[in-house]
Amino acid sequence: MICRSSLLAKSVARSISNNGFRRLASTKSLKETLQEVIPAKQEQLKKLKAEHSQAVVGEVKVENILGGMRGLKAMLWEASVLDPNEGIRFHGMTIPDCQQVLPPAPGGKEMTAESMLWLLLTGKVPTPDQSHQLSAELAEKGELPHFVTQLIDSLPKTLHPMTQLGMGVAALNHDSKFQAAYERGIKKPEYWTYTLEDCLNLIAKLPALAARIYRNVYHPERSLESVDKNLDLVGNYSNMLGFGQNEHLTEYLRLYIALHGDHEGGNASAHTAHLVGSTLSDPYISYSAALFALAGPLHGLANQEVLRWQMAMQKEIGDNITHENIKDYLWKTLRSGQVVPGYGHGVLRNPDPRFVALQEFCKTRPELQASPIIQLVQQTAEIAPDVLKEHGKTKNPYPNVDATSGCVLYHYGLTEFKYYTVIFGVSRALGALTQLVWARALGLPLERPKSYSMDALQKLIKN
Ligand code: CMX
Repeated sequence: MICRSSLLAKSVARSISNNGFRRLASTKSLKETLQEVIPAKQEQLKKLKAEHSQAVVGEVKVENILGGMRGLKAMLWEASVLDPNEGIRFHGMTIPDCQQVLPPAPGGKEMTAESMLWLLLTGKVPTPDQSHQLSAELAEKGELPHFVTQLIDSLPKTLHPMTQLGMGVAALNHDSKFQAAYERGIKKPEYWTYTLEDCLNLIAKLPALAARIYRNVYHPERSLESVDKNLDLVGNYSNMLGFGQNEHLTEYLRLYIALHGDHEGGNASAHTAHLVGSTLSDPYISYSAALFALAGPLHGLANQEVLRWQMAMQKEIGDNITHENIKDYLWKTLRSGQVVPGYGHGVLRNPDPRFVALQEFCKTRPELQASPIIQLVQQTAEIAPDVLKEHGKTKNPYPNVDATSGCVLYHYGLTEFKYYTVIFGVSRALGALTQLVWARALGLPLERPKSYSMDALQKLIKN
């Protein structure tokens, strides 16, 4: 990990004008930084292949095959690693580490999406100048092409916001630089630069796309702000959603979008982007596919489900919120055969540090502490683990990030919880698209695992 102050010290000379923002002459751009780190990683991969191709890192059990490949060590993913007990680390850094060293937006405290993206892509902590420079670059590319606004505006309001987001992202591939260059016939070592260009372009346009969907579905009477060249990605997103004046919500969105940006490679959305991208589909259609994986209730849709479920609990219990009442409601949910949304995880076996970080955010604001919905979420998180342990099915009875991600949005007036997964979709682009750049830079192959029928599997076991 690179110390922020030493990076700051390096950036001394002034100044280059680029897209209207000032850049320190010695400050490397994101692409230049990547250009520096890629050769070492390519070398590392070459060595791994040459010296350790036959090394065994685990075994494949029938339970792995029947159990959705849980626990199978079978993917390369550079930006983050998830430890079952400790949770996520981004290039070795925990969430509190990142909160300490990743630059915030001017005037803000929470790390920006840009600084997290920089870390994910390069493994380095950007200077504030680098992070702001990236904000300006993204803001420059942030407006949607006319045909995409027309497409989104033509969709029925009743179409789920995630379906709209996936369609909009796929349509952006009309202008894919990677696809155009591939058709022209470029060499493999050039793939990553066009992929990077597409990825940054897509990340830049997500706020305008996601905010347009929000406006169309929930507030058609409102006009939409255009992209403000002086704001960071999430500042712009909040502004376009109509919450630009609410600095607390904007700060919460910054934290949420940065810490939700990557969760290693095997989760359904990240894995989908990687799988589709491995066919050399461009970043737009690869990430569009990922969004449709994210739209499932066992994955990203859980944050919408949590709010729906907690509101139903609140309605049923009324004002008399007691330990016993919450416990009874949890059992009612489980006895009706439903899962408790926001609890459990495919990998984690402890409370999710993303849940902890978002709860910490709530503790710093008195108005959040006094919020009935946030109090209910907190009380539920104290009671649910014991109920789930007694129920005895889930391997992880603790809250995941989705248990709390929506309640702050709700408190501050972003109450349309069918929209919450779209915010997750804006966030997850940071990690999934980072991996697409690395997949191209490392020349990773088409993904193609072997499958078996049950008969074939039984034959294999017999032999
Ligand atoms: N409530 C009730 N039962 C649960 C449960 C929960 N929160 N979590 C797991 N279980 C059940 C499973 O349904 C499974 O039951 P069956 O044996 O009848 O199929 C059993 O416990 C074992 O499951 P597991 O190995 O602990 O968990 P999985 O890896 O299969 O699934 C997950 C993980 C997240 C899908 C699951 O815990 C779940 O459905 N949670 C609720 C939805 C949710 O919060 N999803 C968000 C996850 C975070 C994200 O991806 O964004």
